[in-house]
Amino acid sequence: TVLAALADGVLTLTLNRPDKLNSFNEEMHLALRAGIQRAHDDAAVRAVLLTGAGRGFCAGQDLGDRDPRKGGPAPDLGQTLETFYNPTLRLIRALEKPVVCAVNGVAAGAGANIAFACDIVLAAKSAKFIQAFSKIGLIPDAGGTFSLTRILGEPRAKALALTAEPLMAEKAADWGLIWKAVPDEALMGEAGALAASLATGPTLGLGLTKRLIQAAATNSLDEQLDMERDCQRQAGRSADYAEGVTAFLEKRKPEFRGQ
Ligand code: LHQ
Repeated sequence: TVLAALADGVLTLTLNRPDKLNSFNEEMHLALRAGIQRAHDDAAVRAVLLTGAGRGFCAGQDLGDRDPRKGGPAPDLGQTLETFYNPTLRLIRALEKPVVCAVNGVAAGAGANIAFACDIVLAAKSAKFIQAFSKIGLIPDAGGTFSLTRILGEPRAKALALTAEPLMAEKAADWGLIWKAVPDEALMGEAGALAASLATGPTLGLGLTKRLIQAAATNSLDEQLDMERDCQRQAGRSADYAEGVTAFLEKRKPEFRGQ
């Protein structure tokens, strides 16, 4: 349900249930989490590229698995979040390597919010983002109330969440919700090149940068300055910093090893 391929330091994870618009069943949840865990554990992985197979990126939870007409006790969706979505969201944010997301088509419900948790999001111009939750009586999960509010502010976050109106890729880029919208046929080339370039970067420094930027949302200036001091101390001791400065002085391209 998730294709994983490692090449040149990029671990490409492709959500792969195209006939269901890559909506999440339990197997796909576990496979995606295993893929991100592999990116944590394997030093050969220096960037992740997340995308979807077929015409959609991800339609959120597979609602076919949740047919209330089948009867039984009311489901505990909080438990579904705790067991399946939340660990994956936390792993993406905690992974100290860049995660590029190539949104190849519609991203609905948790599918949209998983994209927003990634570090650099590119979307095909034809792709749209839908906070579909309100259509079925749910709240925006998978970090949606966190990411939408922080990125967009309350007015746009509320309107998107309460109306479930689709947001086209270009507008999402204009609003700063994603990095950029690109022509459909250029998406995978551009996202792949970006991930490949990040994978040749100073991985330790990139990971610390991600940690710092995420921490800024809740830190005071004093806390953030202290954290910059500590992280820069660590970056300054890395082999990649020595290589970066040496390459600059020798007027050549650096060869970062991710250490
Ligand atoms: C689907 C789905 C889908 C199953 C398309 N499930 N089959 C967390 C905690 C626990 C429980 C609940 O949820 C959550 C988090 C969530 O993510 S809640 C939000 C769940 N997602 C949605 O409500 C979105 C439902 N899908 C749609 O509204 C549309 O499919 C969109 C707008 C995504 C795409 O529309 P179209 O491009 O018109 O495609 P389509 O609707 O024709 O879908 C294509 C096929 O994919 C179709 O199957 P079929 O056999 O008829 O060809 C759909 O049934 C299937 N599919 N989403 N979530």
